[in-house]
Amino acid sequence: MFFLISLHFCRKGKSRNGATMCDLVLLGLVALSFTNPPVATKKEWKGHGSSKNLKEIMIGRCFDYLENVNPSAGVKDCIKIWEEFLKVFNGKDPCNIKEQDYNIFLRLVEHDIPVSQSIFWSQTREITSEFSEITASYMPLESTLTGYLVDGLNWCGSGSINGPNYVSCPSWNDCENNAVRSFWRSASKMYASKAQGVVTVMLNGSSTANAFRDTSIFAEIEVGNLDKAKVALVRLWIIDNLMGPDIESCGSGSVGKLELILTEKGIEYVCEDNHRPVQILLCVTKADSPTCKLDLAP
Ligand code: NFD
Repeated sequence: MFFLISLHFCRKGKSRNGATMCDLVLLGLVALSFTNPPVATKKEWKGHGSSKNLKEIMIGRCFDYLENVNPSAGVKDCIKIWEEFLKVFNGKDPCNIKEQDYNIFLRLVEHDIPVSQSIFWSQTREITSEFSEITASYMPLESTLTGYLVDGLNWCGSGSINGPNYVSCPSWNDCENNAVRSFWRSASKMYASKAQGVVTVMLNGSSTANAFRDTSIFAEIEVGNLDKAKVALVRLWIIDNLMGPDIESCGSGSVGKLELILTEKGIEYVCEDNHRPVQILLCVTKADSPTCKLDLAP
C-alpha cells in the first residue's frame, strides 16, 4: 500500500528528464522487498523459537538417513521434503496448524516398518531409544525417516514473517494446534497404523501421573490407530526407575485400563513388570543400585 501511494505521488512530481529522488526511494523499496523478507524480531510466544539452521539440519539428516542409517527407506527427494515441510507452517498463524496439514510431507517420507519392530513409549523416551539402538531390533517413530528428521527440534512460522520464526514459538500447551504438537500427533497416527506383528510398548511404572496417561499421544492417538488385523500381539513392559517408586504394575491402575482397552479392541496382549534386559541397560549407569546386583553364584 505504502509503495502504491509513493508511486502515485512520485508520478505526479516527476520531471521529464531522468531520475528524481523519488525514483531512488522507490528503487530502494523494491530492492528491500526482494532481498529482505521480514523476519521476527520480538518474542511473541513463551516457547523457544525454531531450531537454528533448521533447514540445513533437516536436509542433512535426510541425506544421512537415506545413505547411511536406513537405505532400505528407498529413494527420496530431500529438498522437496524440506520444501513441503516448510509449506505446512510458513507464513501461517502458529496456533492454527492442523494434523492433516502434514499429510503431503508424511506421504513423501513414509517407508515400511519391519514386522515386529514397532515400539511405542510414554514417559520412557530415553530408555526406549537406548534399548532400541543397542538391541537393533526395534524401530521407534524417532528411527523412521519421519521422526529422525525432526526429533529434538522445534519449529513454527508466523503470519507476519517469511520462513521459520527463530525468536519464539508457542510452547506445547500454549495452544493445541501448534506446529510441533500437530506434527507428532499426525506422525504418531501414521506410525501406529503401520504396526504389524508383535508390538512393544514401554511405560513408566514410577510415574506419578499415570503410566498410561489419558492425554498422552500414546493413549489418545497410537492405541486407537493400531490395526487389529495386522497386530498379532501387544507386549506391555512396565519399567520402574531403579530406585523406585513402584507405582504402577501390570493388571492394575492405569495399566489395567490399557489392558481393558486392548481386550475391547480384540487385540491380544501380554504384560511384564520390569523386563530384565531393560533393567540391565538401566543398570549400566547405576550399577550400585540393589536392583542391579547380579546373581553370580556358580
Ligand atoms: P510423553 P506420549 N509439555 O512422554 N511421540 O505418549 C511439553 F513441553 O508424555 C514422539 O505423549 O509420551 N512437551 C515424540 C510435551 C513426541 C508435553 C510426541 C507437555 N505437556 C509423541 N507432553 C518425540 N519423539 O518427540 C508431551 N510432550 C512432548 C510418539 C515432549 O517432547 C512416540 O511414537 C515429550 O518428550 C511415542 O510412542 C513427548 O511429547 C508417543 O508418541 C512425549 O510425551 C509418546 O508420546
